[in-house]
Amino acid sequence: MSGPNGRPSIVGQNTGPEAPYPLTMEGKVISGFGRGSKELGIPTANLPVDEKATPWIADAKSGVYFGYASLLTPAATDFKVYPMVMSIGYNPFYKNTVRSAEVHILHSFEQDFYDAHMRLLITGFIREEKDYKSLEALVEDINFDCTVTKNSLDRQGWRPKGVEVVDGKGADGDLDVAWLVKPL
Ligand code: ADP
Ligand code: RBF
Ligand code: MG
Repeated sequence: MSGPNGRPSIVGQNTGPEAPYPLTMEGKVISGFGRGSKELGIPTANLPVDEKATPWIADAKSGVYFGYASLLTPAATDFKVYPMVMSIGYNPFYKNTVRSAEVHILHSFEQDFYDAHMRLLITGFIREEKDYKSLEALVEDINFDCTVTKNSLDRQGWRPKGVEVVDGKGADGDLDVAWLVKPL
């Protein structure tokens, strides 16, 4: 199975994430560039890129990563865990001059969650960041990134152990995600 430009529809070994993954990152959800990602159907929760709090990010290549996000919202007492796909980079399509980290969570939310504490367990890399001729081509690739994420995480070695994923199929996997739900 493949997608746009023959891209593979699944990434990584069946046995689970390989070094240097999983990588972690956390912070409060901030406002992004306000470019209407939401109108495209791909809202992205932005985190500050802080090289002191997240040393590995200085050397991480720009591109698309996937894994799990957890959120602690004011309405909740515990972190909830969701699958996510994210971009780290300069968004060449928009020619940004500062590096951003933005996370699309694979869940339909009733409300925004600006200011919520978000943790990321990044389990792998999908592709390098690209420039595009059109917004449609960018959106097509992002939608395929979501498909790759779902397929890749839907394996024993990539499903959480003992922690439920929202909209998920159970907590019977092998992946240690304890950090995601550790109280603040
Ligand atoms: P901004 O430019 O401020 O980042 P976006 O259009 O990217 O605006 O929308 C991002 C906001 O939408 C997030 O901060 C979050 O509060 C909300 N949101 C709602 N659903 C999602 C989702 N599935 N994934 C990420 N963010 C979401
Ligand atoms: N922007 C780019 O310029 N090039 C990319 O290859 C790219 N890939 C992305 C992949 C994902 C999964 C996400 C969530 C965003 C990506 N972006 C990319 C950022 C995109 O330009 C940004 O989210 C816009 O706000 C979408 O309108
Ligand atoms: Mg955003």
